[in-house]
Amino acid sequence: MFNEIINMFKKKGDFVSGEEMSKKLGITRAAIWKKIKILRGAGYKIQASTAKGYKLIKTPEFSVEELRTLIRGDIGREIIFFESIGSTNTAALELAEKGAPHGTVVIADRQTKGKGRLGRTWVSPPKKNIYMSVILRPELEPKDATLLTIMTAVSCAKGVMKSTGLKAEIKWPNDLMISNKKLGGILTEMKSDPDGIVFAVIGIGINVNSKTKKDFPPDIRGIATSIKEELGKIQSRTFIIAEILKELEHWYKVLLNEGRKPLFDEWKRLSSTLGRKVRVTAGDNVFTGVAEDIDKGGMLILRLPSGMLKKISSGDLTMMR
Ligand code: BT5
Repeated sequence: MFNEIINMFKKKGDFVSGEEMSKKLGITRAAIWKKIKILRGAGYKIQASTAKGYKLIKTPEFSVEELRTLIRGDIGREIIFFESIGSTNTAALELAEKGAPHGTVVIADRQTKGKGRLGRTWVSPPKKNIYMSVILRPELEPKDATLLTIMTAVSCAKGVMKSTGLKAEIKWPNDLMISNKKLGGILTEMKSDPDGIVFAVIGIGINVNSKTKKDFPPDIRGIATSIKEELGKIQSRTFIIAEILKELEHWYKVLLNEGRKPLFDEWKRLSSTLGRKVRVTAGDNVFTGVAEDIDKGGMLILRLPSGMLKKISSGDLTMMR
């Protein structure tokens, strides 16, 4: 609903009358006024005129209060926000250990020790990008944790597309890409016992408003991009996060109720990896071949030059052509 109100303002670029809004949105003028008050509380500057209606003067780029108003499901019902934190994943792991419920989301404006996989660093410039971690308590076996990464990749790609129109692709196993540059990454961590996964934390880093040259060190300037770089305009993290959480809510239910097939089908549609010649570094091994498929556990199936098939559980993948 907030999305629609804001889009209406943006489309018109001028005053929109209360009557027009109430007709389009199917709610009363008093309900519109309530929504305007929430938007103002979240930092939107909105001019009100009894004769002309409402006009949007300025939009905040991110507001956790507004984000809370956009959540409908279990995922994001509890949002914990930090202006600055070492790593949202580490914070979420600690919270989960203390019993934080399924669906708790940790968001930060800044990370001082953002983590990638295998001890790597996730570069996290302040107040620009998305750094968030979601606590899940799925009934899955540890070997199926990859399904959560797959589910998250699909949710992020769809959430980015719905909120910005940009077509982000998924690169196996955990990257979000645009024009072959890294827009975001996913880091899944978990605690398990002999009965299965106790909790999982899925960390999502997405470059939204960072300027690649200014905000990133030289070694990743050439390989990273952001939504702003692609669209040329600052985007609202609030709406992007809201769409991603909505997608996660949906795909989590799909995974539990319908199994992995619909999720895998969607992953394949959004993947930039399948059918391509790739090089995969997995530990000390490097494999080259054609990425044919992913198996039901999310492992990459590579056709080696010898014609043999090789399954790889995780690694770093580079497209060769
Ligand atoms: C990932 O690791 O891509 C997982 C990134 C997960 C980050 C989120 S942020 C919220 C949550 N809390 C955390 O502490 N982490 C998660 P990996 O596939 O290992 O990729 C890491 C590599 O990506 C680095 O070695 C760099 O080469 C590159 N990189 C680092 N920061 C980047 C950025 N902001 N944008 C694009 N590439 C980046």
